[in-house]
Amino acid sequence: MRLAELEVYNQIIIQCHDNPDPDTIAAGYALYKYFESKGKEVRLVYGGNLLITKPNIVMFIEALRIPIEYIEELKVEGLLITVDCQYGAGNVRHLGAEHVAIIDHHVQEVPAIKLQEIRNYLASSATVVWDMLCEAGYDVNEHPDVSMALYYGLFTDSSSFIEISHPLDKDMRDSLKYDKQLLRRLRNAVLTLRELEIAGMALIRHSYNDAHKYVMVKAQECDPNILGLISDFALQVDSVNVCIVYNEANEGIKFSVRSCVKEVMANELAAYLAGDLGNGGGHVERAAGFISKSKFNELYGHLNYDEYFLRKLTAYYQSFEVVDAGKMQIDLSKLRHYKKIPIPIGFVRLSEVLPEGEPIIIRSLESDIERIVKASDILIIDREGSISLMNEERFGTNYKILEEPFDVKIEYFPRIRKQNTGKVLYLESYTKKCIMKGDNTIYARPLEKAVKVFTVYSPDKYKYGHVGDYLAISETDTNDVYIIEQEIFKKTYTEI
Ligand SMILES: [Mn+2]
Repeated sequence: MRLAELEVYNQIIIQCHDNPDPDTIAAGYALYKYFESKGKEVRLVYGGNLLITKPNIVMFIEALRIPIEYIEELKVEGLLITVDCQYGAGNVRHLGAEHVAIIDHHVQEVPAIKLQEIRNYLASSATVVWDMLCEAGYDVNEHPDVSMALYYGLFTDSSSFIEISHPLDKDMRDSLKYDKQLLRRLRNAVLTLRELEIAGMALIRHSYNDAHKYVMVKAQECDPNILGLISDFALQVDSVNVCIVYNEANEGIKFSVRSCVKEVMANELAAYLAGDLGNGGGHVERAAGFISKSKFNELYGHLNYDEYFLRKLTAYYQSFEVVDAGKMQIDLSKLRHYKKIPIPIGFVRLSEVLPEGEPIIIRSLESDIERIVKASDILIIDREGSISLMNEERFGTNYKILEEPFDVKIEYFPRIRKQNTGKVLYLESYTKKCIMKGDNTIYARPLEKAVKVFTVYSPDKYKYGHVGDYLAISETDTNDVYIIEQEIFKKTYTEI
């Protein structure tokens, strides 16, 4: 959905979820300013049983003079937009409206409607709105209050940026201007004395699993940031390797995950715990997740949340094997022989778009690569948006250039950020096609049990292979063991 589609309405009500947090307010406020600049009659509202009292949120609203109003009833003329929540869901007061739009970053909870932009892979609704504003040509940095609000929305929804993983979230964090003094004041007004007590009580009632060295903590209702605070603290215990802290909020269960061992990546465990009930992600060491209450009740209504987490954790630890490439022998007799079907991928010769010596960050769905541009740098972009660098010589030996543009749709097409100026270079128009030369053969088998593979190139960070994905070994180097996702394998390999 594009913002332009909403501009056909002259009267627009923007509604935050009940018990508004900074993210819903930030996203709503940015939309408010945008539609105001288009000459619309706009209001920013929230309902529910409680007025905003949290000290940081009150400070946030006052400092930026955000015109948010509490409403009990409202007759909507024109368009109603719910932000950071979905019209019809339990966490947003129902207002009768004929025309509705949804802008959100949670899992889809209500039947899809025509006017919706729900991106559950992003860490905040502020990011969804920011991306839509950029697309509409609205320069957020020319409006310092909007820019600060969006920055704070992402900041609070990602435990101070710790739980960010998607490149768009990073792009917004890196490009917005913000008020450092205000952020500092807001950061230090998060806890009430009541919440300090909640954190203390939660820690007293932890449960510990000796076999896997994880600790689970249930907290009373509190700000989600406190979950991160409790888990950071609990992880410091010598016998604790993994920590899960959760609590019940209005619309679902929020949880925080921490890990200090390489066999468990916090972001992957968070996604596993949420399963189809919500979403989870973040970093290797710190992550967070959310489970929708309505989905939970549908599928696990007979369990309480403690039982659910314990069952999931038990299943998780039984679900995988660890493969340490290079340190173990794999029985090749159980594997079959395959050949890669040559499929064009993309490449950019960096020296054609940047001066040599320029410090840059190459950002992709999977990672950020920091680099000083060298004359011989070739950036390879595959069809999923993953990137790798190689030099001209290796590129020439292995790839044939096709003089065609690489026009593949990717969720996030890699971008380059110049470190000195913060300027962003979009690579779509510079990327050309190339294709691998010769035969690339491997041994492979489908996985009957999930594995975590530490490859020789990445001995500290595993790649998770799900049941049905393929365990692959290079024919020329049997230490080169890796995982190929099922879908990709079927598209790109053929048995010999
Ligand atoms: Mn949010």
